[in-house]
Amino acid sequence: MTRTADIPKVELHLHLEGAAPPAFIRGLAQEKRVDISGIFDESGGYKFEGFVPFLRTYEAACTVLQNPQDFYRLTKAVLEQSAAHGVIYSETFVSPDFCGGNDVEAWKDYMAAIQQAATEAEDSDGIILRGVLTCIRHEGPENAKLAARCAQETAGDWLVGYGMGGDENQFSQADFRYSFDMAREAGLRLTTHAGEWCGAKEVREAIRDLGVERIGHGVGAIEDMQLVEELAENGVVLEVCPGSNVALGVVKSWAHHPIERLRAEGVKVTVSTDDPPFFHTTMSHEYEKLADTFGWDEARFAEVNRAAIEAAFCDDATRARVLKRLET
Ligand code: MCF
Ligand code: ZN
Repeated sequence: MTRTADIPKVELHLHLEGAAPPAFIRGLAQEKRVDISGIFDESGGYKFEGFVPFLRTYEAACTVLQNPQDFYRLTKAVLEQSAAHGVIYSETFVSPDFCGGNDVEAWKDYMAAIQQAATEAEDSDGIILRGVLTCIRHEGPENAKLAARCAQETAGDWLVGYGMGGDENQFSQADFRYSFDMAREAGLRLTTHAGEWCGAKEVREAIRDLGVERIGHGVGAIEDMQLVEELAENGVVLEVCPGSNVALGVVKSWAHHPIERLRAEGVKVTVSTDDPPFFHTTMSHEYEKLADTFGWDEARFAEVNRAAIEAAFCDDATRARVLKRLET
């Protein structure tokens, strides 16, 4: 088989700050004289045990990302990594909470800096990046409306989607209906994290209450075979992040991960890293584990990448360009 790093890949679920190499965050902390040494372990990686501590560590790391230039540098560092692992198209979650505190004018400056870095990375490495503006569930529905306002003002060729991440144990999907409606009216495509911690019920609610076409994680659907059948029938796409699920303890091990069972039932599954350095993973590592655990081969990876680009939120001309590169 081709080296996994050389397989051209489409990644739909990548948190921009969550992809920040720890050394990059440490460097910024030193420059800005901020002490966040408590979020790193002895080997220099991010330190946390379990989901809520993960969210806290993530948010502490974000405190050193303080201006558009920091996000320019972050985006360059992240895309260099992604391209090295064969990613040719990536969609990244970006949150105006971390980019100017949900202020529309500030957000525009941050987004311009991220886009500038993306254009340069496309010129040098051929990787294409698009953005999905993301509200944070545990910050609540009012905050999500502010995020959706930022999304409305900047929806376009680059900002192509609206989504939600964060703590699934807080609030319900339905509480965020208003902000998702705002984003839909602005022409944005929709996704939300669901069925990571709270099972099939969350996935049902995400589809019924928010009308999303993709689901972040969605692995909890496996508890309900009726739902699995419906997902397959309706072509709902799952942004599956197996390494993340193993690292956070959503599933016991790679062998227990439901991605292969979902795929075999006809659900459109795609593969992403989520927050790669937090979970000690890369796209190549995900592919290696899928090959070792479930016997996925090049034909299977090609099928999954085609499903991913078909579900990507970019315009059709970009999709056609990426499809062509997947085929060569
Ligand atoms: O997918 C993982 C784990 N499940 C839920 N949320 C997140 C994940 N990685 C980051 N997030 C959240 C987190 O709350 O998304 C936000 C973070 O603050 C950033 S969105 C650019
Ligand atoms: Zn995620």
